[in-house]
Amino acid sequence: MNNLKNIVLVTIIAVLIYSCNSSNSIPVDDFDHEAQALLDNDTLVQFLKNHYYDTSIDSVKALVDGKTALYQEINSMSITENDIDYTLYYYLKSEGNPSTDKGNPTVMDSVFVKYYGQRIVRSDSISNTFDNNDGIWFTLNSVIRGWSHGFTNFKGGDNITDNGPITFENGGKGILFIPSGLAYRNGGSGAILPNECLLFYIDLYDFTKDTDHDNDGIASIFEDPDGDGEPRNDDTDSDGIPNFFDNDDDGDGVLSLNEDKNGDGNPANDFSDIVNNPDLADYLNPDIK
Ligand SMILES: [Ca+2]
Ligand SMILES: [Ca+2]
Ligand SMILES: [Ca+2]
Ligand SMILES: [Ca+2]
Repeated sequence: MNNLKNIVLVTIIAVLIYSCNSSNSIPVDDFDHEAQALLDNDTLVQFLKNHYYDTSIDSVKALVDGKTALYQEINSMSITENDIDYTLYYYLKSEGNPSTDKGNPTVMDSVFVKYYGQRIVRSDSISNTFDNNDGIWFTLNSVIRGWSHGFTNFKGGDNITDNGPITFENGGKGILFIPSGLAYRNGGSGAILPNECLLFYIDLYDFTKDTDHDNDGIASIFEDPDGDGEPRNDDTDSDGIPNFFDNDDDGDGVLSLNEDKNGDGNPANDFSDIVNNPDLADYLNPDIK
């Protein structure tokens, strides 16, 4: 079990480093992402009308008589990224029914998943699997946005591993149908062509509730001082490291976890600047050390 923990830790660190270096920035280009979003939605809707989910073989297949099109059973969520509106579709085999219910992960949480992905080739065919894994940790802030949002609709399961292979039960299971704008956009990646919609069969085995990337006592999802629901764009001390990765958020030389006057482990509820800034927490206030 210790080996497993080490592997998990190394994986998380690797993903964090990747995310830190890429700084979550979106490349600016002349491509018409808004028009592509409309094209992608047409593709996905047509695809969902042309296919059904075959429970006996756990697979999406071309629609035949007597079967119900996926479009009739599909769930969707509206997502706005970079001022463009997208619809992400997902099929719920099971939301997940764990014995200990931690709720659902947020877009900033780390998840332990099994998955395989396929490309949606136009609206009428599916590629072979281009990527798969039987159990790997990701942090949802640093993967394609269709994953970040898609996994929030599922719950983790129960770890029933007993001296054998890692085994989970009662976790969420489903299929994500992702527009290219929430995947690899107009750049593509490896086998994925530019502007290709993707589908992923996913199992959510487990997740770290209130993932705290910088271990400062404040969950990453709450390191969002501008309150727009997007912690990746908050950098109080403008040092290029977003707050959720920055262990000294206000850059005053005192670690955020030490700006915890009342000592309850949460720096977000300490307000000492009564005269000048009574509503600004100390860890975000460079005048309070
Ligand atoms: Ca934190
Ligand atoms: Ca924000
Ligand atoms: Ca500080
Ligand atoms: Ca506190």
